[in-house]
Amino acid sequence: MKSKFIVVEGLEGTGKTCAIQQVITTLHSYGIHDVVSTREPGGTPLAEQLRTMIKQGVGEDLITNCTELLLLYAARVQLVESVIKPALTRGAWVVNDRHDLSTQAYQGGGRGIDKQLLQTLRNVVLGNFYPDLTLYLDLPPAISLERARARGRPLDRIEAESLSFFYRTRARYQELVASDPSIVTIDAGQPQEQFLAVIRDQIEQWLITQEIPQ
Ligand code: T5A
Repeated sequence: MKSKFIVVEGLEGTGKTCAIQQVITTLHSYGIHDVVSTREPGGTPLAEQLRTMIKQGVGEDLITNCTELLLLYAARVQLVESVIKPALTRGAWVVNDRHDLSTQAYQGGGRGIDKQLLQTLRNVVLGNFYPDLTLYLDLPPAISLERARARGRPLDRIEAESLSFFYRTRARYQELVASDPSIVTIDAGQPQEQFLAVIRDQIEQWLITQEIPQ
């Protein structure tokens, strides 16, 4: 059985953590037990340090949009080359919390970095490496941020951005999702039980199209 790379995407507080757990549980129920779960930015010692820099900043040193972009790609390529590709090669499945779509949406939509530049950078760094399936959890920013804030921990550099930043990010997510058949949109505003059932159904339907028997 060919291993697969599945990504869960969406704004903060959309429920990616529970969704990933549900994806893994569903894979297990299909006999797929070798599943590696990781996150971006992060997932290796180097990439976790970059994550801290990206989320917390470094003292008074203002991180420019371009620096942020390059730090994100440095973290991503480190994770892809040292964890994701080796896992897929040995036959494991990989479930990722965020991947390149986050950059296209946050740095492209939110920060306003040129789309063409982002695509070029993506192609140079990742080549023809793409997820097999992406679940995009969609929720209006006002609700997603309210959920994220309800966790009670201090907001990081990106979470502290304006509401309009997150509306631009969501709009870019929606635009990209509409043009890519490998991305499935899930309404993250439904009650949690229903939300998790929809995720399970989507994974099951997709496994059937991949001819993976129950
Ligand atoms: N970033 C990342 C970029 O700008 N560019 C990039 O290329 C990449 C890769 C990463 C940050 O970096 C940015 C984006 C981010 O700002 P992160 O911590 O990995 O940071 O990402 P977050 O999205 O901030 O992670 P969260 O933990 O906030 O989001 P989740 O996992 O989506 O939310 P979760 O599961 O913790 O849920 C939040 C709360 O909502 C509740 C949960 O119980 C929880 O309390 N909830 C629901 N409540 C009601 N109904 C439902 N259906 C619910 N589902 C969950």
